[in-house]
Formats: sequence, C-alpha cells, structure tokens
Amino acid sequence: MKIYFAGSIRGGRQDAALYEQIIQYLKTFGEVLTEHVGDPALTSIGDDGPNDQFIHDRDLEWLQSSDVIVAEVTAVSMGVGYEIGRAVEMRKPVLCLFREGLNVNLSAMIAGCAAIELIHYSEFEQLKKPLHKYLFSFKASK
Ligand code: 6K6
Repeated sequence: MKIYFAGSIRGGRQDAALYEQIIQYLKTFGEVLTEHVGDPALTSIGDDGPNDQFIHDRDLEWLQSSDVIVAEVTAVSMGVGYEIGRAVEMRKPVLCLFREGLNVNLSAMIAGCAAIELIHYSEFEQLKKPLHKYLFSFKASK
C-alpha cells in the first residue's frame, strides 16, 4: 500500500515532530511516499527540490500513484488543502487528522466534505487505534 502523507511545510513547521511520529506509524502499514514532510531538518524556509514547479509536479505524480492520502490538517497549510482537493478529485481515499483543543477551527471545506474521513484526536497515542482501524479495513478491502 502506497501512502501519501500531507502536512504543513511553508504553512509552518510547529507540528513537524508529530508528523514524524505519524509517518513512522504509517510505515508499519505500507510505503510512505512523502517521508520528507516529517523531516525535522526541513524548515518552512528550506528547500526540497530545484524549484517550486518541480516540487509541485513531483508531488502530484506521487499523489496520483498513491493508494490512500493521510493529511494532518491542524496546522493551516495551502499546500495540504490543495493536495486534499486534488486527491478528492482523483477519487482517492482521504483521511484527515485534526487535533482538538488548540483554538483552531477546521475549514468547513474539509469538515464538510462527505468524501473525506476525519479523525479528531488530542495526542499521538490516541490516534493509533483509529488510524489502525482505518488502514487495516482499507487494506482488507483491496
Ligand atoms: C521546503 C521548505 C520550504 O519549501 C519547501 C518546498 N518543498 C516541498 N517539498 C515537498 N513537498 C512539498 C514542498 N512544499 C510543499 N509540499 C507539499 O505540500 C507537501 O506534500 C505537503 O503535504 C504540502 C505542504 O504545503 P505548504 O503550503 O505548507 O508548504
């Protein structure tokens, strides 16, 4: 199973350590195509490709080739929102993860989209069980 993990980069790297934890867990279910999103060395001003067009086109190819998209949507990110929208358009299964209790409101365009599965959680350990359930049943359906 190929998993596309989406998380904020230029939108802010405050959740980078959490992304890394989620990615390590996702790797027990399949191949994560976007491991760099959890790299603590990647900053919001850093770089991960020769130019923005290269990054966009490469990421969309990965998105197209993925079986499932998992997006951490607590940190507001234009790129993550764009990836989710494109994935929905491609009719890919999309799972969004949103942390509660941080005085952040999730966009209605994510919370209100019937094609998107949403898990609310407050810390990583609490996320494991529902994430396992989602990915396990997804794998079993293939
Ligand atoms: C790295 C550091 C600063 O800018 C970059 C650009 N490098 C990127 N490399 C890989 N994927 C990227 C990059 N920029 C955005 N993305 C994709 O968009 C990732 O798959 C993330 O899920 C999402 C982050 O979007 P922004 O708007 O928060 O950057």
